[in-house]
Amino acid sequence: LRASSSESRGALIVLEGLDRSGKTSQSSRLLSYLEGLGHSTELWRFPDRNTSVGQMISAYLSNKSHLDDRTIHLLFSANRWEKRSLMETQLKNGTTLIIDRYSYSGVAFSSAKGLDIEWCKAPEVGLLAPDIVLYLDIPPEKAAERGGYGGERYEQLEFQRKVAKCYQAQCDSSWKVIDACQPIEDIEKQLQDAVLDHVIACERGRPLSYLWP
Ligand code: T5A
Ligand code: NA
Repeated sequence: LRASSSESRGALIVLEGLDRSGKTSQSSRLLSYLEGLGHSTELWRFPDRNTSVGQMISAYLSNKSHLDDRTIHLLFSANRWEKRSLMETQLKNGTTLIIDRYSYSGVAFSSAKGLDIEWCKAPEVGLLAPDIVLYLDIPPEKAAERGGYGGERYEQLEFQRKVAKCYQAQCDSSWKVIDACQPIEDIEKQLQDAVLDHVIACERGRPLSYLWP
């Protein structure tokens, strides 16, 4: 039996990785690929710097403001919560969302500062869980060589090494880990192969799930 059309939905696809791992380049390629196959698809990113919370985050990242570590953590989380209902609406409308960074960035970057990982995960509880996490795996030294860091707050080799460890602490068998040092086109192809089954499963009615599954 085919799933009824009301259960059909878009897929929630998340890209994660260190700064300069290639998330933004690959997200837009994945968008073109899925659109080309006729799937309604949107590209989102976190932080979403367009909201008022996002503007506070942007000022913090560019060192124009200074915030307590827990305060900025909760602002990043609030920035996801303020988009949650639209996210659910779009998925239920059948639109696949490709998201450049999500809760795993929130947990990795804050726990890299020394905050307790369970404390970091708590405000994310109840957000929509991704259907697939695509992790662009790059040694911090290699990432640092790419076009130079632009000077945002976290773009420092020592800190990115800690973030890499904090991503490892979250990575499980549900993540698709991709060697991000390969040529752009090779990575692009591997991401295409990784997402298609998920997009089809969601169209056939895979239920939504919630953090942390
Ligand atoms: N953050 C974020 C938190 O602390 N908590 C949170 O909850 C969230 C959501 C946001 C910062 O905020 C932190 C994490 C971040 O530090 P951002 O705006 O998302 O920052 O910026 P970045 O993710 O750091 O974006 P970058 O542009 O630095 O990295 P991308 O998107 O991973 O990489 P991309 O595609 O822009 O590529 C970087 C460079 O590498 C080249 C590209 O051409 C480009 O020059 N490149 C490659 N070169 C060789 N081979 C390849 N395969 C390449 N792929 C890309
Ligand atoms: Na980016």
